Amino acid sequence: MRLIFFTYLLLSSAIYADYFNHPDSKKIIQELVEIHGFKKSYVEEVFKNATKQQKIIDSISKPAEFTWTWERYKKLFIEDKRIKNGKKFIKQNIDTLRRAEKEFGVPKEIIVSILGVETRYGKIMGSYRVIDSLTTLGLDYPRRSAFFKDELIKFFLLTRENNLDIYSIKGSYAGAMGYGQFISSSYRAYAVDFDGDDDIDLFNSVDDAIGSIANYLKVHGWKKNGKIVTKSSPNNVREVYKPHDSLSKFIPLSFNEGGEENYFIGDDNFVAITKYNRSHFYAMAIYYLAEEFKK
Ligand SMILES: [Ca+2]
Repeated sequence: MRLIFFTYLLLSSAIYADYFNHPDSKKIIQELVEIHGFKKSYVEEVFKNATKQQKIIDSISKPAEFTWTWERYKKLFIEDKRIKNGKKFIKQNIDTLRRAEKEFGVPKEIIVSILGVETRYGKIMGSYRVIDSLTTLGLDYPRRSAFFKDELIKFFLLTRENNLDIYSIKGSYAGAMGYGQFISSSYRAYAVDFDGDDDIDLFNSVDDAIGSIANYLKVHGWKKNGKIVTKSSPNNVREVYKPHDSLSKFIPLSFNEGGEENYFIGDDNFVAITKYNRSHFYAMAIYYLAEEFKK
């Protein structure tokens, strides 16, 4: 009796040590093999190697954008070191940034602000293996499993297309990669080669990262010389707020600072930034940091 129980424990831990034997894996493996033409032995090997990480589930369950106050969030991103390093980054990459401004219509300060908020200009690109993130969230995070299963498939495609080693690519807990933290579907759809070496490399090429962020914003509605936010008042903000008017492009915003509500109206380019990260805090932080670079 004791022996049987012990054996059972050993077996069950062996079963869930990797993603090959997860009940939902079979269908994804089948799709990768039959629809996308991957070798079965390769895909199975990758799933055997993929590891569930509870920390990933914990992190996605409480993102800073939705649990922090605006003041705490702002303080994290609008600070001296990030401002100083951003100004330095602009100087070092001025030619590429000017080229991106010209081609995509996105100001250099906005591109660099996104790089600063996402990865401190490429310094922190994430420490989770993307294969672990996407299997963990695709197979063990039911609330968003459809989304992450799709990203997992796109990650396989991305690594094949760009000749990347699927085991060694690292990123955020949500599988965002490189300088600008692109998820697999965005990498495949919006990343561009901007240094002309015929390779789209968001891990090592600063130029590709700059061009890709600018292209992403342009595709998602960035208007050259358009507005991001305008200062407003409580009455104006209420007027703009028409919950049933889906055609209204303006977003009413209020941010509490020092116990005081500050009102803004988000314009086209605010909306474009929220396509990068849907949080209003995020888009506002990008705007503020970009303004700091101009000082
Ligand atoms: Ca390139």
